[in-house]
Order: sequence, then structure tokens, then C-alpha cells
Amino acid sequence: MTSDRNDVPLRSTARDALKIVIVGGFGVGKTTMVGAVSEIRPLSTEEIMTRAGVGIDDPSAVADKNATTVAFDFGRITLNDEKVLYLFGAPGQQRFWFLWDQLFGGSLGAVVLVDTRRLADSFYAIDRLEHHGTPFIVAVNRFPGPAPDAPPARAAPSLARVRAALDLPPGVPLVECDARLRPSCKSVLIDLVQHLTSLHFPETTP
Ligand SMILES: Nc1nc2c(ncn2[C@@H]2O[C@H](COP(=O)(O)OP(=O)(O)O)[C@@H](O)[C@H]2O)c(=O)[nH]1
Ligand SMILES: [Mg+2]
Repeated sequence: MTSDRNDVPLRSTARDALKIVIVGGFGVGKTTMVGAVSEIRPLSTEEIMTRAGVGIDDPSAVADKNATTVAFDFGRITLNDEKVLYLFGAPGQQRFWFLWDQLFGGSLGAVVLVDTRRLADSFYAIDRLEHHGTPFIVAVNRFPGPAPDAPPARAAPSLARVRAALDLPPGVPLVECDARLRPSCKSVLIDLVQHLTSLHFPETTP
């Protein structure tokens, strides 16, 4: 990935490393999101999809996608002199699911990115997060138009329908985002932190 950002050196006062994981199905925008918010050029193990991926990965719903993440994305956000947030974008393909359990270890929480055209791709992530007891929020990354294999003229589902389809407990926040836009990604991370705060300090939140 190319970037014109000036890589910011890690402050020597940094003591606390906080970890947040971004998970979701193939082509849902994980690499894009980490790239949009990271202050360092994100370390991404994108590799051009080889013929070996043909028939395994399904890029049909993501027309301009020609690279796939083979391990994970890694980005950094300095919160203050001492606190640094590390972002891990976890691979969505089924053959990498075994990595997720490792990634969830020690993480504060997670963002599950979903593409409403392929909601079922997020079931496994949500299941694993619930199993681990890792708090999470769900962010809907809207893509233009229906998937090529979807019935024509089906309107994009509302958040209420997405919540019902994912069978999300009422306490799990569900928000919209555009993974390409830094302010949108930032607001998703703030929503996650607010959610974590409300879980840990319920008396301090309305
Ligand atoms: N329209 C639209 N396209 C997006 C959005 N987020 C990502 N994309 C595009 O979708 C493709 C897949 O995104 P990518 O971050 O590689 O997905 P990943 O497999 O989850 O890492 C890329 O071509 C992105 O430019 C979004 O919010 N809206
Ligand atoms: Mg990726």
C-alpha cells in the first residue's frame, strides 16, 4: 500500500499498548480501515491474489479487489504520551480462522466490519468473539449497488434489519461507516471505546 503520510515515531514515553482487532469477511474493508486511521504506514501483508486463490476466495462482490490479506494488517494510533493503540486487521478467509483466536488474546475489543450484501460472512467472527467474551461493536460498511449475484433492485437493508439478521444482542452497538474515510473510522473506534467504557464503568455512562 502506498501512502504519503509522514510516519510518526513511537514516543519514548509510550508505556501502555492497547490492542483492538478489526475482523470481518473477505473484502469487507479491514485493510482499508487500518490504512485510513493508522499514523504509521500500515504494515499489511497484502499479496496479489495468485491463481492458487481462484475458486477459494470469492472476489465477485468486490469488483476492484485484486489483493488479499494473507496474515493481518497492523496499524498504530498514539492516544497520548503513554497510551498507544494498535490495530490488527484479521484475515477474513476461512482458511485463516485459526489465527483469530490468537489475535483476540489480550485485545480490549473488536470491530466487526460487515458488508450487508454478504452478512453471513460475519457470523463466524461474531460467534468467536462471543465465545471469547471479547467486547465488540458492529460497523456496516456500505458498498454501492447490489452484489452481482443478488436479485436486482433490492434496497440496502436498514440497521434494524441488519441487527435482526445478525441476531445481535441489544447491548451491542451497530453503526455505519465508510472504511475509506478517516473521520468515519475514527468515529467507529470512539464508539468502540465508549462501549468498552460502558461495560467496565456502567455507573459513569448514561
Ligand atoms: N464503496 C466502498 N468501497 C470500499 C469501502 N471499504 C473498502 N472498499 C473497497 O473494497 C475493497 C476491499 O477492501 P479491503 O480493505 O481490501 O478488504 P479486506 O479484505 O477486508 O481487507 C477495496 O477495493 C476497497 O477500496 C467502503 O466503505 N465503501
Ligand atoms: Mg485485507
